[in-house]
Amino acid sequence: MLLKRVNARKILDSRKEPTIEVSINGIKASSPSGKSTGKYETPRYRKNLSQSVKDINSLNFSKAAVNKFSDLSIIEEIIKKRFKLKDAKQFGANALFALESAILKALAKEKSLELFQVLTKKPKKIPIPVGNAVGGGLHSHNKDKPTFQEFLLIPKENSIKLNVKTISQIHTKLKNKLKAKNKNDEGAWQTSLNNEQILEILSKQKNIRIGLDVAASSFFKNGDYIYKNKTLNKQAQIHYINSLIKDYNILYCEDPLDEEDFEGFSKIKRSPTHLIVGDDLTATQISRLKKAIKTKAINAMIIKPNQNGSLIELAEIFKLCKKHNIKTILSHRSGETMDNALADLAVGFGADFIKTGISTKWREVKLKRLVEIEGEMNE
Ligand code: 2PG
Ligand code: MG
Repeated sequence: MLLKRVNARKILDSRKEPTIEVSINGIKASSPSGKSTGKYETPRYRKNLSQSVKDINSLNFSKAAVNKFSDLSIIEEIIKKRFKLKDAKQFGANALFALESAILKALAKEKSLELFQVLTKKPKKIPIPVGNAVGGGLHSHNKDKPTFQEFLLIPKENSIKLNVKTISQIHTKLKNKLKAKNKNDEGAWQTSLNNEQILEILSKQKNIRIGLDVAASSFFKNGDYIYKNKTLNKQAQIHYINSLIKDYNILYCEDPLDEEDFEGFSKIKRSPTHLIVGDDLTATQISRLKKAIKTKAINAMIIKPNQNGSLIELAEIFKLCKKHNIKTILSHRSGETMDNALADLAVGFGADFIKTGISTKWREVKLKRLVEIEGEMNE
């Protein structure tokens, strides 16, 4: 496929903040934006959004032919050369991801394939959704909010259609139980209940296991974890998290400690049914994943395409995780677009889980696409 028409422009995400959309041969893709951003994420833009739009519109791909996934490395080489970069990621994660994603979508269209088929001929499974039902931390805007950022519902069935139904029904039911009035940035309920009160309510819901995104770096100050009514040092935080995992049989615990604390992560108890997940810790960087493997910090990893930018590196991350038996969770960002490519990427890369919210149109569009893919796979 030749890249005949390359176009970039600014659009607004679900928070009404500007982000980038790229279209290749008339096919569009866009990048989301996070709020609880890890220190080690690839910067979003080389200089800023406006410059990235100009950068992409100035690129000349006339000699580049992309016929398969690995040909994205040709594109990365062109970018490196044109902007004198050591690493294509210096082009900016949002700019590079939107560009590469649009190229893959256009390639799929040209070959009359589904997007996930550009990554794999025979997808093995549909990932299990990890759905944000109740929110606190940096994603919620009510005054009296829980410290933990996300309380997640993880359904148990083999079918994505059933799983989506289960988490949607529980999400709806939770409104009254939580005395919630409105939703946060990710469509999760905002409540003034505290961490334990929420976990108590969730533990009574049938057909799900509980997940948590503690997002601990967001309330880690001068060596301590600052809660509304208590301050915990590192040892006390490890003890607190271990007891929550045990008391509420938590399946999935993301960023229980600060993003620098590989050693602390290794002290949190885990098993195949108790996942300790790196997000800010690993920041979707292969170098951070290697350190996490060495220090035995995690047994599961969040993978956010726009925390990195390069889909080539993303594929390497999936491979390395598989080799070391680290479960993979492909994830949305708190500021999302209507692009549903995340669903195809999750299926194509063989992710074990997908974290893409439950409610509001930006999240639903990804779940709907997964249901559609399941239908096609069962035909
Ligand atoms: C997270 C994400 C997505 P953000 O912390 O896991 O839920 O948040 O996009 O704000 O980084
Ligand atoms: Mg997180």
